[in-house]
Amino acid sequence: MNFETLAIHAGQTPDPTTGAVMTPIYQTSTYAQDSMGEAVYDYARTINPTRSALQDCIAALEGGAHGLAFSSGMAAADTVLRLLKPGDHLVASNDVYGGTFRIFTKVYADYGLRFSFVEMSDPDAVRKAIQPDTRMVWVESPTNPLLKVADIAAIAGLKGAARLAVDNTFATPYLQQPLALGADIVVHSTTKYLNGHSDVVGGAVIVNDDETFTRLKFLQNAVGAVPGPLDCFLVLRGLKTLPVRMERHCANALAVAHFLERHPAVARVIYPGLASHPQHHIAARQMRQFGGMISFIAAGGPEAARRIAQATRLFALAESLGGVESLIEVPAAMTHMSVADSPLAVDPALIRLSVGIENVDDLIADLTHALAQA
Ligand code: P1T
Repeated sequence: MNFETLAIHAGQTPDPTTGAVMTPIYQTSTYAQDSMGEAVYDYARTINPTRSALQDCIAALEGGAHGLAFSSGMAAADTVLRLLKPGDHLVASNDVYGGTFRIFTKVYADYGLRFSFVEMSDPDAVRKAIQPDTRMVWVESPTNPLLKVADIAAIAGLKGAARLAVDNTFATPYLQQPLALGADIVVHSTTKYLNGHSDVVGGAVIVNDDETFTRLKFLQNAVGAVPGPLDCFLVLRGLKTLPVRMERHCANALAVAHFLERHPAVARVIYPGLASHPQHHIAARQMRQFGGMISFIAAGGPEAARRIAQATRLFALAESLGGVESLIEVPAAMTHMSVADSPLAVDPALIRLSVGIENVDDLIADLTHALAQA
């Protein structure tokens, strides 16, 4: 079945009791059992039908055998990191979401994991960073917030015995399917495009390997960072329109990127769909389109960036991304505060846009007004 059809139907059949077309919100913590120890449904941290439908749908969209849903993207990342043991080494992109850098360096470093941050768009740098104890390579592509693109298949080819985990939050499975490119694990913040309506915090992990799945499912239950059934329902509903939303996000972002490229208040535009992007050729090969995220440097420096970000009327000044509405932020002061004073620190003149699915002329008019304040 094609992606658009899977987005609407995968993991979902009419409710066996009533025929309800939409998967019910099974808002229960426990289930009455006919006899002891035989029930499929025993306790809702372990299993919930609304969550199962979501997990199966996300797995189908990523082309994976197994999906697991979590209460946030960070909870999903946390559970994947628990596959590692003290002393293990992880190679990660030198540009990642600030919270991901924080859990690596401020949580798991204390439990004996070791981290190297490398230029993931350079396969030679990745090869050099891999050590005998490297058990995981962690890729964001495109990265947050610099939108660097890694050649996932090339990294899969040189990672050796390490597992390749790809945070596919920015691309979504509509634009790129890391498992088909050789990744072992796909991680999502479903808070973003997968839900798409800025009304849920959630996460997901998708794998093909049965053994890895069994361990992750054990951890999902043992650690317990599961999403509630209402949140699962909302993400499941959001997924139905993922393909049409992504088409509009990508078209709008490309138009906004071209507009910014010509604007004198903008020093540099970073968008994988522009020929000027250093990994444009990889993105063109690896991704269906180029996504809804744009970063740019304000020509007037950090103060100008602050003025621009606070002058938009339609783009809300807010963290997060991937919703139908457009957002603007300054990563150094907002989403990436946790990398300040680290080698991953972000230029304070950098502005990040999450381009929504509004009419693109209205978005460009809003940015025209804001950039005039620079
Ligand atoms: O916020 P949460 O659902 O826990 O997801 C964390 C996360 C993981 N991976 C990527 C690539 C992300 O961008 C995020 C969250 N990012 C933001 C909140 C942000 O504004 O960048």
